[in-house]
Amino acid sequence: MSRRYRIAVIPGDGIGKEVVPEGVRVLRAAADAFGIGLDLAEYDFASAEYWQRHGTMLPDGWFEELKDRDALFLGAVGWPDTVPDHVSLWGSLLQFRRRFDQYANVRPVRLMPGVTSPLAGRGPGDIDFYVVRENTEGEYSAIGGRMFEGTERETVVQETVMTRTGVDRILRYAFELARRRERASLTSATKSNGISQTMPYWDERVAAMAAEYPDVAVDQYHIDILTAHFVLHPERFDVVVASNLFGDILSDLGPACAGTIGIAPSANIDPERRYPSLFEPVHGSAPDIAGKGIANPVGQIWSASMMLDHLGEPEAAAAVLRAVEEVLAGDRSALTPDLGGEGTTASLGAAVAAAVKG
Ligand code: GGG
Repeated sequence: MSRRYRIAVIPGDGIGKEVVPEGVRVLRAAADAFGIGLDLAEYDFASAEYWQRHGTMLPDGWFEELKDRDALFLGAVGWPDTVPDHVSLWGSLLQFRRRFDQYANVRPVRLMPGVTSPLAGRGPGDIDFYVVRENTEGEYSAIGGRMFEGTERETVVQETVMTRTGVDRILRYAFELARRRERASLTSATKSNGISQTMPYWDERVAAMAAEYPDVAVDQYHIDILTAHFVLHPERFDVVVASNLFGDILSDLGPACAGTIGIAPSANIDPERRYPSLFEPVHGSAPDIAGKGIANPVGQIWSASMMLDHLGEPEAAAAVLRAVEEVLAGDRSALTPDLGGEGTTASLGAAVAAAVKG
């Protein structure tokens, strides 16, 4: 077997532990169909259970353990009953993104065949864009602190960080993606009328880079009206580039407009390929439905398709996506309740795996 990939599988918490096995099932089906070798190593860290046993989300030496993997395949992180959300997130997922410099968080938003958008009159093909989220700085700086705690003068400060390197590299990634797409259109999410330092700087860098990409049509919206346009005119968008927090919000809103967050995938990419990139669904651990076997595994499966593409297996990646489309558009009996079906996580995963053709 000439193409062999070493992949770290990290189910995490809640429905992550239910959807990851279905992602792996489809990954194995694609590997069989396309003659790809897989070395999958599963890890129990980056989970609340691990934190309960060890008092930390990640073991000493996690960086060395993972850094030579070809990719990381992650489910969901967070279980607020056990670990405060900011502790679990900063202790695991955000460490991966930062230490492996996965600065481009790429999140496709597409209305798939067989999926109903809550927006009137939209069908497959009408919503098809990418949110490109800056993934290592911005509002997620962790710089700040508290003073006078527990008194009337209690004071809390949190900084937003934008560096020229950080802003320019995510903008360049987004401009390059837009240039490769038919519409070649890029929308920048800003709030430079209210946020007086970082966002005007973001706008300046967008304008400077736009001069290098005369073939890309550029516009920008303040985040408040941009969220309204996502709901009112999602067909306007092609590539939307945003800071860490704005991108996080837009990449939940977009898939909700396209039917369900359950199908939305994401790729946390180190474009320079110094470290493994990480692939995970956009959704979190969903404690409200965890353990019921009804979580939609398509976001995880589509993330597996993005991982195959990143690994240099575009045909296998396309076959997985075709299988997803075929199953979503077919008999509804295998589909999960969020898609209007009566099936389970496992029935939907099995149907997609069976539909993968080499
Ligand atoms: N699979 C994604 C996941 O577990 N997300 C948890 C979460 O809260 N993420 C916030 C973020 O991506 O910034």
